[in-house]
Amino acid sequence: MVEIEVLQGDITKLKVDAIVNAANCSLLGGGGVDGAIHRAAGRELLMACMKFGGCQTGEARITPGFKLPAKFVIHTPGPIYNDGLHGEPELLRSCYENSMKLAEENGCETVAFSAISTGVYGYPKKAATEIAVKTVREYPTQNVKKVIFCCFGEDMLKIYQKVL
Ligand code: AR6
Repeated sequence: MVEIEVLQGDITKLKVDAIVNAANCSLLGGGGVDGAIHRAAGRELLMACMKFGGCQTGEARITPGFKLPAKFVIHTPGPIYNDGLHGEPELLRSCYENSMKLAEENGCETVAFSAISTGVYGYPKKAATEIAVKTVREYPTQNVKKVIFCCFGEDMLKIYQKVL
C-alpha cells in the first residue's frame, strides 16, 4: 500500500515528482491553487496546457513543471458541487484515479494532491476528503511510493488528519 502523508502548505513549493492541480475544463488557469501553480510555473505552463484543447471533468492531463520544483503537473478539473446527486462523487473519484494513473505511467514516485473541488467548486470538505483518501488507498501502485495531501488551511488539515 502507498505511504500517505498530510501537510499544510503551498503546493507550489513542494519538490516532488508530480503535483496535482485543481484545474478547470479549459486548463488555461484560473484562481485558487490553479492560479498559484500557473504563476509559479511561468508562461510555458500555459503554452503546454493550450495544446490539450481543454479537458473534461474527472479526466487528467500531464505537463512538465517548468519553473516549479515539481517535475510534473497533473491537471484535473474537479466537479462543481451541486447537491451530490449529479455524479459529483463519481467524478471526484475519477479525478484521483486518472491522476494516479498518469503519475504511474510517468514513473512518479512522489505525488502531492491539492484538495480538488473543495474551494471555488464548493464540494463539502469532509465528503471530498473521504473520496480522496479512499481512492488513493485503493489504487494499485507500482511506481508511486508516496502520496502527500497538501492542505492550504488548518481546517482542511484537521479534516484530513481525522479521515486518515
Ligand atoms: N497550495 C495548496 N492548496 C491550495 C493553494 C496552494 N497554493 N491555493 C488554494 N489551495 P480551488 P476548486 C486549496 O478553489 O475548488 C480555479 O479558479 C484551497 O484552499 O483552488 O477545484 C480553477 O481554475 C482548496 O482547499 O479549486 C477552477 O476554475 C483547494 O486548494 C476552480 O478554481 C481547491 O480550491 C476549481 O475549483
